This record gives sequence, structure tokens and C-alpha cells, in this order.
Amino acid sequence: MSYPKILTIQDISCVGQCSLTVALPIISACGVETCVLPSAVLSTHTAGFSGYTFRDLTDDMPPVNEHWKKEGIKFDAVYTGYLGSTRQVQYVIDIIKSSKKQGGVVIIDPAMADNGKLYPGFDDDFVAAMRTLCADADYVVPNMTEACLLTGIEYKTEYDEAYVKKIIEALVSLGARNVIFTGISYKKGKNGVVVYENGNYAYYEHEMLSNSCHGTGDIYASAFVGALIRGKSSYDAARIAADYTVECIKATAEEENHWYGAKFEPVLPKLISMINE
Ligand code: PXL
Repeated sequence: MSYPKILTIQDISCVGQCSLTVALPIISACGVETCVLPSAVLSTHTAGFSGYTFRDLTDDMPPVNEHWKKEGIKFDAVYTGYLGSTRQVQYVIDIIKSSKKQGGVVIIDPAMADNGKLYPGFDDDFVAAMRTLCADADYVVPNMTEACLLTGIEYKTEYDEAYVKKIIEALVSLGARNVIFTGISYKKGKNGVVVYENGNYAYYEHEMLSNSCHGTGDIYASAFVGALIRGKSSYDAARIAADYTVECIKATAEEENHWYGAKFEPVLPKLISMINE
């Protein structure tokens, strides 16, 4: 696939360096044509800002899908992130069904929670709907909180490999074919990602940084998608995404008071060179 075309469905947070304002530049930089379907438009993201506006675009999805069907528009991959409503999830499933090329790849980031808690506005019904979307996934890219919510397994901050494998098995029994499980730390000072593909487990360990910033899950998933669609193996894509995200977090630490997002733009050349290696 020399010039693949993908669709990503997630919100536009006008300010906040997350979701589409991250996915579009990162995947484009990887050399992939990136089409977008905004799930909602918010004045900012919901983590740390208050009083944000929220325009739900659920009702636009069926007519968009009908138009694409009429035009015969199809994608090599569909990647979903933060969605705007529980009702929207079924529309997203319909869009994947009708617009994904045969043999196309579905990547689902169940962006709905972190640090043991759902993001504002999401509830158990949304989690249940997200389970049905994950059943369609070639790759799910959850963090620990999202994986625990999806599987009903108790959320822990200290754990071992057996616990991680139990969660992955539960995700696979929901229907997800492969799992890229982010933020898995087995040792103090280290963080990592577990790559489960076709029954095999691999682990890529990287630095745990002391500063954390918002939106790194979206940076990670977008870089993973870009690298995967450019033909990297899932392990290499997971490794490149991790190395890129770590560099973005380091770059952000140089900035004072940059709490709402990560400085991913100046690090894009590094991502591009890793993709071209
Ligand atoms: O980064 C995930 C995300 C995406 N979009 C919106 C969010 C969040 C996390 O809080 O609020 C609107």
C-alpha cells in the first residue's frame, strides 16, 4: 500500500492538543492520507478546563455515511477515538461496515477514561456501547482504566503479568483480535506497552517520565496507526509510537505551565525518520 487512505473518527477539541488536532497532523506526517469525521466539537477538552462547549455531531453521521456510500468512498483503515454519545457508537459501527475496504484494518482507541475514572459525560451505557465497538476491532489500544472498564476486571495500580494477561484474554473474548495495551509498568521508573497479536505476547519497555501531560494517549494511538498503516509490524509500530510519545513528553517538560497537552509538533521529524527506517 504505497499511498493508503484512512478515516479517523474522534472529536475536535478546538484547544487542547488532543484527538483530531493530534491525529490529523501525526498520521499525515506518516505519509498517510487522513480523512476525518468529527464526533463532536468542543471549545477545549474536558480534562482540566471548565465551562467548555460541546456540540454533539451524532445526527450528522447517518447522512455523511449515505453520501460516502453514494460516492463509493472507501478506506484502507478506520481508527476511532473519543466519541460524542452512546447513540453514536452504532452509527460508527455502520460507517466502518460500509466504508472499510475489504481487508481494511480497524483500530479502536476506547478513549473514555484514565487514572481509574471515566472522563466527564461518560457512563456505564457508554462503556457497554464501547464494548460492542471493540468487538469489531483488529486492534484495541486501551490504557489500564479503559481495559478494566471494558472487561469488568478490578482496576489496580500495582499488578503482575498474570493480571495483565487476564485482562487481555478478557478483551479478546469481547471480540478484539489484537491488543496494544499501553501504560503497563512492571518496574519502578519504567513504563511500557504489551503487544498481543495472534496469540503471542511481547513487551516493549521504555522510560517512565516524571512529568505527565494530557493527550498522550491520542499521540500514542495516532503514531501507532500511522506506523502500522505504513507497513510496520504491530510490535515495531507500538515501539515507534512509544519512543515518539516519550520524546513529546520530554519536549513538553521544557515548557512552563503547558499542562493541557503535549508538545508533539517539533518532534514530528523524529517520528518521520523512525517511520522511514
Ligand atoms: O485525550 C482524550 C480526550 C479526547 N477528547 C476530549 C477529551 C479527552 C480527555 O479528557 O476530554 C474532548
